[in-house]
Amino acid sequence: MKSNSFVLQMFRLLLLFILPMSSFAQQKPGDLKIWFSRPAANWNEALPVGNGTLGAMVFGGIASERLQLNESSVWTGKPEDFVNPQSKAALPEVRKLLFEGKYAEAQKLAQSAMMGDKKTNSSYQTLGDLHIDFSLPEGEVSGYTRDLDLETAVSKVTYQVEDVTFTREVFSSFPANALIIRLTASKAASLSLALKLSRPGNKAKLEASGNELMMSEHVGDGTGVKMVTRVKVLNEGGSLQAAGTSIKVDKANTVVLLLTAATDYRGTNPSVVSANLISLSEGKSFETLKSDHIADYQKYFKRVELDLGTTDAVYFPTDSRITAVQNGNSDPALIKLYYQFGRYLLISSSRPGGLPANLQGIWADGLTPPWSADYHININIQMNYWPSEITNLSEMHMPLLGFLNELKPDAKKTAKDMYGLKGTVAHFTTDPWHFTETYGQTQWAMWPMGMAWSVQHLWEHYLFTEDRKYLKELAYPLMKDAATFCEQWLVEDPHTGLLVSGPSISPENTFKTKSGAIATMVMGPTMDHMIIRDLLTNTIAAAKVLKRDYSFSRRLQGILKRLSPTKLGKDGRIMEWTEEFEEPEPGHRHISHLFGLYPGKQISYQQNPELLQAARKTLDYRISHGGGHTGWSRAWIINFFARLRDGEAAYQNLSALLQKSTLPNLFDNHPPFQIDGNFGAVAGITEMLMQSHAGEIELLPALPAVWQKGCIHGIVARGGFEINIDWQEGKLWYATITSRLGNPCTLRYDDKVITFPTEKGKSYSFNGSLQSAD
Ligand code: FUC
Repeated sequence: MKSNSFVLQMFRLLLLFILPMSSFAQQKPGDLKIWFSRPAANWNEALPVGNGTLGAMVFGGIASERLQLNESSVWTGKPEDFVNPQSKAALPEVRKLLFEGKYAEAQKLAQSAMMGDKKTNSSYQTLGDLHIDFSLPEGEVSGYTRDLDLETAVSKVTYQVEDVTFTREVFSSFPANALIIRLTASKAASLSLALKLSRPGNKAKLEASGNELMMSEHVGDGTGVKMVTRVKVLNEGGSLQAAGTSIKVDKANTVVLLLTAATDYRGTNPSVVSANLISLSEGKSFETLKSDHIADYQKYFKRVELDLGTTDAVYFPTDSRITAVQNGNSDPALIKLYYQFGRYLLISSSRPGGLPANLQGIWADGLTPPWSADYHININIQMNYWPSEITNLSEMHMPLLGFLNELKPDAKKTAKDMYGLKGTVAHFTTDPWHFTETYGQTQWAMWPMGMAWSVQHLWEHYLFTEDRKYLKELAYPLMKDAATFCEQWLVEDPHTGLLVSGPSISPENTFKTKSGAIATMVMGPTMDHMIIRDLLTNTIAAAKVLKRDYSFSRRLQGILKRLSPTKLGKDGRIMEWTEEFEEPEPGHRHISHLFGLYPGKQISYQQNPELLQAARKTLDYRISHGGGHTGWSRAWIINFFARLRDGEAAYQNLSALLQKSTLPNLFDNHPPFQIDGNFGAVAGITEMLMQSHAGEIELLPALPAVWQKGCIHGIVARGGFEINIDWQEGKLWYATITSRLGNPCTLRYDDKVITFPTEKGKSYSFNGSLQSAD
């Protein structure tokens, strides 16, 4: 492999001399398109479309197109109760062993008596594939491009064969709840093709009749949902014929495909639902379907603008830009593209009324995606929703918040059956069958903080909207239940007299005991206490807003006073566990003991600056030992450095994410593809430019020198403020604050802080010294 500098030189030469002459120059792609100059060679180069439930990966083949399809409720499995019946009785013994420092014995007991035996395998699965095989005229293929336009959420493929231009447009419409595909050619009667559906495992029933394809299956060999997919083929010109399980179109001018899918996950009849959705769209023109889709999508997407400057790199296909960045090229417009792609993915994978975005959003190939593409709630799904409120996509948060409510009955049962406690509990993962028990190795499974962390999102949604009805009816009851569990879960540490959480772990990490054994569980891992402190503080605040539960709040305040505090080790780092253990994996991907820095708010300049230095040491140590080696872990680090107001370090880690953990189609790479990193990075970039977690709105807290000039418009701060920020020469130039709720506003830039009253709906502008510019 030639040296980086050579590749970079070549790239720069291309920019300077060859570009203006090449075909690329003519088609300036616009800086909100992900595009390629060749078909996808594999799934990580295909382009995602989605409407929150129905998704596709578009490969853009010339003679053969493949659309790998997904519907967010295509799950094998079923609800199952797998609490270990010995758990309740074993709990006090496990605790006693841990307080005595008998870590290995405690782990052995917990493994056998507290881990459940989940018998039913449940997994998210592909819906299947749509194949379009073209009979193309003989001749040279030229002018090939395929793209995903983030401004319209439409994917397009275009190429010429001899003198005929073939074009393909694909989008997943929320208003129509259908995948819409249009095939056109610049010459009449040029479209001859065969269409068929397929699904791995070959258990699906395939049918073709009239102008419709149908595919149905009861997935998981009958343990899972029933699913039905339909494709209506609407040709204009030419002829059409169903043959076997495929449909042939001959010499058509235009072909429009309407693809719908449904399952019985919510108890409806998938055959009826998918047929009704076809009739909903069948009578509408392609133009109407497309404009309805774009209008629906843009009402969310267009709320936020980001500009970090641009270079001629925008003239190049996205995969070459990633390669150039991997070779050290700076490409600010690629960061803008990556940012808006993250917002696009949230709009396309999480819509009100649907299931939350899973580990892969909604896009997963095959029958056994990694980690079942489930809902890991020990960092991953929370990270999925970190950008929702701050990047003005509050509605996209609702699927998670609604899902937490659906978890409640099982979470109450698990608290009672597994621990004999009131309230609600969940562990490291769950799925659409709403299990909250735990199973597997204690290293990841003995962690009862899944619900306690997740309900933080309920309070966050309130802080941005101040929707009291939502707080009263949905958020507070769930927060109170999770707080009730924690109140009863905490026990007194006989060594300190303080309250600790346990048995528990620092997610998925291990330590070495004095006797050299590798162990995982302790009484009082730092992250548990940070989560519980956050939860109880939020619950007390929520009860105050609703003017209720005064005695409960007083009890929680009492607990906060007695909760074991965050401790520093001899080297000044924040301790991850109760003791300073040797760390077998000092560069571990989870950095759980910095929860209080992000997404928590306990460690901040405003709250307790003395812990910031320790947090910095902790982070530097983790990274210097290889930390950040998964996409999501790196994304988390960007947020940490933003909260530490270190723009250079945040930018460095953003670059590392693009260089080491980003796929050619800009999907985050764990490896393999895992979407949380995409969302975590969007939150991180936003946190570099604006923060509002510590009682004030801080402008440009972590602006890297490389972004000398730019702007971000339409982001949102807690308290219901919409924020526009413009900067020049690395300094604030202009800011506008629009008050949605009429709250008083405290604004900080550098060491300047102002507070001013606001009126609902009014905007207030300031110059670089926070003087009013109105
Ligand atoms: C947790 C992480 C893994 C992976 C999985 C989905 O287990 O530790 O890295 O992201 O979730």
